[in-house]
Amino acid sequence: MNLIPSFPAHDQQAAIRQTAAALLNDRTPGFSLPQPLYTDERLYALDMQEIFAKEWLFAGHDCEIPGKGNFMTLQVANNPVVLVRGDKGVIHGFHNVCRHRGSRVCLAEKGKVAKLVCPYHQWTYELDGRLLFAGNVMNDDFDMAAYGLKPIQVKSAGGFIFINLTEQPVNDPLFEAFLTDLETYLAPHGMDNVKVAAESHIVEEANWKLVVENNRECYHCNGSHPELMNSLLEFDNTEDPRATPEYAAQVAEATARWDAQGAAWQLKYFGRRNRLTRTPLKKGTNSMTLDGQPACKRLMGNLRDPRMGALRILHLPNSWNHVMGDHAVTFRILPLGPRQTLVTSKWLVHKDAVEGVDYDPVEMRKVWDATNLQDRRITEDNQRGIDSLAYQPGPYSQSFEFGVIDFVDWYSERMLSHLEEEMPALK
Ligand code: 3BY
Ligand code: FES
Ligand code: FE
Repeated sequence: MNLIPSFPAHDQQAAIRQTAAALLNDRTPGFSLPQPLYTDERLYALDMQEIFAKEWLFAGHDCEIPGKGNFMTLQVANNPVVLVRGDKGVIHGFHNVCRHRGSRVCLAEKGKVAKLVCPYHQWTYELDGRLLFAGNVMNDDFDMAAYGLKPIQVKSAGGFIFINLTEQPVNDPLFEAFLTDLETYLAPHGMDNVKVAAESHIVEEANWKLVVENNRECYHCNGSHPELMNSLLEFDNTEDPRATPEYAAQVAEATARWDAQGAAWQLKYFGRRNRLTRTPLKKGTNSMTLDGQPACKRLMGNLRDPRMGALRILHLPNSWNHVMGDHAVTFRILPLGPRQTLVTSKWLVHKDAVEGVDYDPVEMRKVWDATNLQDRRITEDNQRGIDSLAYQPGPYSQSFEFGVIDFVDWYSERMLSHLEEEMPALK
């Protein structure tokens, strides 16, 4: 039996890169993607290498690691990551991989430690990643300084932590501009003074791109999300073809009020990857709750008036968010496999809000728990149809699904750009 693969691994890599580039170059713009990009495990692995290991990702919130020694872990494709707060409030990010023989170092999802101690042979790292202790058993020429945890890049703004697994710092002025504006738009919500009131993790049996596509349009909302549609408007822009004169009047009233209080609201794009806008909720509602009324009596920041609409924050490839006057709902997706995606939702409130007095987390989360389950069914049915021999790419609506077109274009552009860096011959 011949156990040697017929092609060396790098040839297989080259072949799959060429296949991906051909699929993306030949796709019909404005149409959903060719089937293999939603189903093939080698193309999924390439998404993980070229997008998830190279682009900025939303990881979590500052408030989840509030003090020195607090850490949180997450898994980016095959890569365990740990974020830990060190001296002077600095957030360090590392590959959560021991430099001895590679064990994961931090196992819990969140916790607090004095040092990072590997559970296997107790190699011990400082919060800044330096190796401090290796048991006095290593060879005489062992150089502790050469075995620190491998760093990843971390940036935080407005209480949102972003990570990038690339080794070389990425100089990206558009992303920097987004981070600056993210602080500005979130200023009224006091993101230095929030806590997580509730958290959910659901696994959707669908490719990560289907999860994002589904989120980027509200064409499906009226048919699927009765709870959400009590408060959410399917559009967030007076130029949208669905915008009504009533919405325009609501925007005029709300933006005058927001201008007077110095709350940023204008729709802004930073390339296709990031988008910010504050938009009113449905008339008479101020929060994404079943009755549209605030779920938390203690408002965010120093707000006195709950009428903040919803600040919508988009970060491709893995996050969208709604920040209201009383609470925020944030979303992070992390792919688990070609047909499997983890969706983590968090509900944030003022850190001084008292559970059971100011808010009931069970009530607060009802709308988005229901919406998440509805979206899970939608994306899973979407995946099952795409798996069929009958699937062929179908047309997106320019007026209702422009957000999906933007995502697919962003994805294609980033993939092709990274593939060309790897294989200049593709140019
Ligand atoms: O609300 C969201 O997060 C997205 C955007 C609009 C439709 N969808 C439910
Ligand atoms: Fe971490 Fe051995 S693998 S101490
Ligand atoms: Fe939905």
